Amino acid sequence: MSLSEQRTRGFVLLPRLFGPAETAALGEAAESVLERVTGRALKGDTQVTVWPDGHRLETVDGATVHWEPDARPPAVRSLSPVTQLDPALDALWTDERLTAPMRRLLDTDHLGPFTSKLNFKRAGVGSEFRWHQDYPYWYCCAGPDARDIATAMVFLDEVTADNGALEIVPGSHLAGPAPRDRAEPTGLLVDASRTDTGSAVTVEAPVGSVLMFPGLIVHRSGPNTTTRDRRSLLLCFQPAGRPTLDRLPYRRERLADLP
Ligand SMILES: O=C(O)CCC(=O)C(=O)O
Repeated sequence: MSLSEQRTRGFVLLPRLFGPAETAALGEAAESVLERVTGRALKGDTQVTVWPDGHRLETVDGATVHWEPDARPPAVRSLSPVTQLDPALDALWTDERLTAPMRRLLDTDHLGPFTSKLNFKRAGVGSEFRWHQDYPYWYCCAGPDARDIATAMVFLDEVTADNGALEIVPGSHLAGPAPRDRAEPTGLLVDASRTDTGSAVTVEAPVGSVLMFPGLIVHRSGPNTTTRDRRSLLLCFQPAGRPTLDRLPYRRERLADLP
C-alpha cells in the first residue's frame, strides 16, 4: 500500500512483526508486571478512583489498574502506563520495527513516548469497548497536541472476531472529532447514532502482529467470548520533546471544545 493510500485509510497492520519467541517473552513480562502491581493493589496500597461509568481504577506507584466492571472473580481490564516497569517493554520505544512505520504515520523525524497500556481482554471476561476515538481522552490532557498522538498495538495473542478484535472505520480520522454520546456518563464515547460506522472492518491478526492507528480513528472492540486471552501492549507515540500523559493534568472541562 502506498503512503497516500495508508494516510487515507488511517491505520496499518504489520503482520507478525515480532516472532513467536519474542512475543512470548513480552507476554511473560506483561504477566509479571501485572502480578507485581496487583499484589500491591490487593494489599490496599492504592489510590482509588471511580469513573462516572462506575469503572474502578486503582493507582499503585504511578501505574493504574482498570478493573473489568462485571468480572467475578475480579479481573484486570488494563494497566497503564506500564513500559517503565520492565526493561523488555521499555526497549520497544526505540525498536526500529515500530518507530520507522510510526514516524511515517505521524510524519515526524523524532518520536517520543506519550503513554503505554496493557489491555488484557481475558478469556470469557474481557468486556466490550464501545465506539470511540482516543482523541477526546488525550485532548483532556494534551489539548490540541492530541492530534499528533498515534498508537502501536502489539498483539501478544492471536486476535479473532470472537476474542475481541478491533473494528475500525477506515478514513474516519479525516473527519476530525466525531460527535460524542452526551447521554453516556464519561462523555468520551462516540455517538454511534450520529456517526457512520457501516464501513467498519474487523482487524484479525496472528500473534506478534502490530496495528498502528491515529487518535482520531473511530474504533471499538467486542467482548472476548472465547476461552483464549487476547492481550495487547499499546505504545502511544507523539513528536519528541512533548510531555508524557502522566505529567499532564486531566482537564475534563476541555471536552466542551469538542462536538
Ligand atoms: O483492546 C481493546 O479491545 C480496545 C483498545 C482500544 O480501543 C483502546 O485502548 O483505545
